[in-house]
Amino acid sequence: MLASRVFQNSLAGVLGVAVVFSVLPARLTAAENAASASRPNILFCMADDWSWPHAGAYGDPVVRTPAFDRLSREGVLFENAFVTAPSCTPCRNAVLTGQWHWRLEEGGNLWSTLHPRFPVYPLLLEEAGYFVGHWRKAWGPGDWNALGRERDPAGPVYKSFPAFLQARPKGTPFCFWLGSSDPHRPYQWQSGAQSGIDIGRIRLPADLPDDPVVRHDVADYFYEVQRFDRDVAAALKLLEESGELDNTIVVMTGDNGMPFPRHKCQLYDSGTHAPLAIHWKAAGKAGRRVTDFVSLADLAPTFLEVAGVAVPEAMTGRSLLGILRSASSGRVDPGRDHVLTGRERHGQTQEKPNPGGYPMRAIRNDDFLYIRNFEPDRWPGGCPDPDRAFNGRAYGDCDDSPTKSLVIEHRDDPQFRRFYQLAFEKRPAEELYDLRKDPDQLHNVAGQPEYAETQRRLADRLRKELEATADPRVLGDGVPFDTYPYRRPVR
Ligand SMILES: [Ca+2]
Repeated sequence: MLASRVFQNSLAGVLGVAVVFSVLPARLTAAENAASASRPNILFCMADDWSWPHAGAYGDPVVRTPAFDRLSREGVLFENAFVTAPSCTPCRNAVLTGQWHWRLEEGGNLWSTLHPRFPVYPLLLEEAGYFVGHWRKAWGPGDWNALGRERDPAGPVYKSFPAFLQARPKGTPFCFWLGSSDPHRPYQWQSGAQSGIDIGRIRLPADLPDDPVVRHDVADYFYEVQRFDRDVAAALKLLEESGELDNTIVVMTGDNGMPFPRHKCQLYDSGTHAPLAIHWKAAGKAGRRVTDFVSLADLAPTFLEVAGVAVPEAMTGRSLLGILRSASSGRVDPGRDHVLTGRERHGQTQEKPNPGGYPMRAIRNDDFLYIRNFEPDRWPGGCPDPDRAFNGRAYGDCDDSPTKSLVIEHRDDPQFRRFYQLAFEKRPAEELYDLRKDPDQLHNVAGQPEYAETQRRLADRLRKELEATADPRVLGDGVPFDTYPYRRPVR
């Protein structure tokens, strides 16, 4: 009953009530298992603001993620998985549609919607006979109904994964989104240290100051990462007990980087590089570490292909099935040597009367990260002056936190000055980082003569791929992202 108890605790925490799940789904017979083998179940587990490499499988010495580590050990661990956008709604829209978020009109922004003309994988699977649903945070935030979409793009909401399984008609394959608001802020201050996390052993990102406040803040983030991992562990146990784990493709990942200055919402790896493990018994050799560059927009065509459903032409993502079925480690597909990322409007944080965001696109390969900042006169973390900011918040594209306050309050202190500059000051139109020398992406080498050829080549490749995917930001036919409605409920 451990599985039920963990779900019970998590849900009780969300709803503030006690919830009891006492009946587990019946175990499948061998014949039922064989019949469903051609149409595996799909369990998609997505954390909210969880960064690579914060998992045991990636070598983090402190955070404990036994469920993720198990999926990696018995499945495939992706070393180079990236979100399309380091922001909830556009990332989730890209996951659901299998398309770059810049192709999704309003759906490219935070607090937006998703026009009904964009097909989404859960509802395509439902049409093909799958039983679909989600629990907690899946699509959003925003208003999916705003332009006439009639169903939640992630399918109906259920009060728990066990409740979803109980509602499923016998013998029907399922597609479930196990969502979470972990490790999104706010955190309970020092919950990490109080749970036993040793803040002295935390390996801090190089672009954050080494200060006890930051160490506690990261420990509190780890505490919630671990809570999400326990939710996934409970789901795995439930599938194992019902005999369905072997016929389920389980994906565990996150929607954008950790909510710290220069991480979430930015196109450095700390905002876009996602943990990703995929477990599927029918796949190739287990325990592989794959270095192919993949985008979370590749998941939708993967799920459709796995289920034998036609992939819509509009989907720009590329199925991962070849990688999953391979026996190889390292670079399985030599063509997967880079990935694109982008950002449009997160919060309305620029100076009045501009309601727009901080538009950027990037290309990342093994050796370099190249970023194009389309409006370098704007503020990458939001306007510093709340009286001049459109939404009245200082640095509004960085979630409020003890670390943010520390860096901003000490911005004139030489010990902190560099961290403030990296996170909040204006940036040039082009940034280039040589990852062979600078894996933390701290030293912009754009404009240096020895990098001129690399910079030109990457800029050219990025522009061509954006043009080929009909990105309004580079097509020059008007850029609507800045003026789309901000669909946040009035509080
Ligand atoms: Ca998020």
